[in-house]
Amino acid sequence: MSFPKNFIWGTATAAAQIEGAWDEDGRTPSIWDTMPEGKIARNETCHVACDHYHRWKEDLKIMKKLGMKAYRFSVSWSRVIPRRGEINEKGLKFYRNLVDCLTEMGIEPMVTLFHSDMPVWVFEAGGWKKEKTSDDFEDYARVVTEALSDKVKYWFTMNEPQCFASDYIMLDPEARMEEVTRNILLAHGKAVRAIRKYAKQPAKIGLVIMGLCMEPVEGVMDELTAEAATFSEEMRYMGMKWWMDPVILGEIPSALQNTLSEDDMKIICQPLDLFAGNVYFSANYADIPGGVNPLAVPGMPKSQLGMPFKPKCMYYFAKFVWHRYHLPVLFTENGFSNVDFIMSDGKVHDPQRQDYIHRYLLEVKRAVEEGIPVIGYLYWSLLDNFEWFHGYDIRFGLVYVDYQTQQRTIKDSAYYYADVIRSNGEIL
Ligand code: IFM
Repeated sequence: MSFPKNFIWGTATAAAQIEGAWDEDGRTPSIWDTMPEGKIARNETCHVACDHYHRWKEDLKIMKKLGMKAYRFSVSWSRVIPRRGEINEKGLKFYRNLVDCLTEMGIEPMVTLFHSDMPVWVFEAGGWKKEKTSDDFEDYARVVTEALSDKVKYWFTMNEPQCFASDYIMLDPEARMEEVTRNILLAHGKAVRAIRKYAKQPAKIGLVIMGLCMEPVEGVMDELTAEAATFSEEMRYMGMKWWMDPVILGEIPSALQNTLSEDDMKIICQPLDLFAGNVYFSANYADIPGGVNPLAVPGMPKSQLGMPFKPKCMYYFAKFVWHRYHLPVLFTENGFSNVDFIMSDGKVHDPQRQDYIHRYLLEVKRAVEEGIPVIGYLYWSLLDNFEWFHGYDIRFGLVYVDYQTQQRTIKDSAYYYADVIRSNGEIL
């Protein structure tokens, strides 16, 4: 069995990482626009980023040229709701145009409501320390759903709570992870409720989790042990169990027993349609008592960002989450950062990324062949972009961005991925 006919091939981005236009057309800042000095490498900012806010048509044309079937982007909360109770029509119009154009091009739009860029007004009102933030998020979800759901079927409430919760605590050290988790989970549940209520067509909803799993290693850990370790309490908030057990199974991990009430769980545990995971590598065995640390293997292949090259994580992720949560699996991110540059022939040759895509996708194929319902794969990212605390040095894109001129150059790996898409995975 190979990839199903309707397999979703695409890419993903996030508003703060590509849009720029940080103070245009009524947008107010997010916490990433006002990061304290010294936090972001070389004090770079995302004020301009890839200037996608002005160049989105060019970027969509590139997607079309590459044959993308789907595009996951995030909405900037502070572009749509610049202050509590205010709706910014110009901000909504930007996303409206994007969605209209995507659908005209036959590219499935997929919306992430929150990808790390908390509005400063929300932060100043108490951020994830306050339950009220979950009401603000519900309201925001309603506004976006009303505006876009005639054409958008796929919705993700939030991206990688593990990461944005830790970032939040770094900015507000008084916050406790347990209370932050509670308010994030309430925000998720309330947003699902709003999407279901206001969507103009049946919605497919997920929460994008950082899909950190353990994989078996000969002589160290067999598959059953790796699977159990993937969902062990010891992974705490970096693992999937902490977030997804309450959300999907309605079960509370022991560390959250004193934090989540029965009433909270009625909000948090809403039916979802898919299991969305961002998967780049498998976890560190040093996390397990007595384990070995593959990150410590001298000279092992890693990306520019230091992520280990571990293609099998795709297969084990799909298998383990399918066993536990019984929802169709969507890879909402996977990608490779590389030292890319424009070469003397004017092209960007990136054979490492091409090999990465090839070998990671072979593991997705293995899962599909075993009958695990994997419904799609979205490469991270369409464009090189603002990689949070690392600034612009780290390049994940299928498309190279020259930040001085904003010129886009399609990398070799993008043409390879386009061939994979065209053949529906047959060339792998
Ligand atoms: O750039 C990030 C993205 O915002 C979330 N997932 C991981 C990517 C690469 O670090």
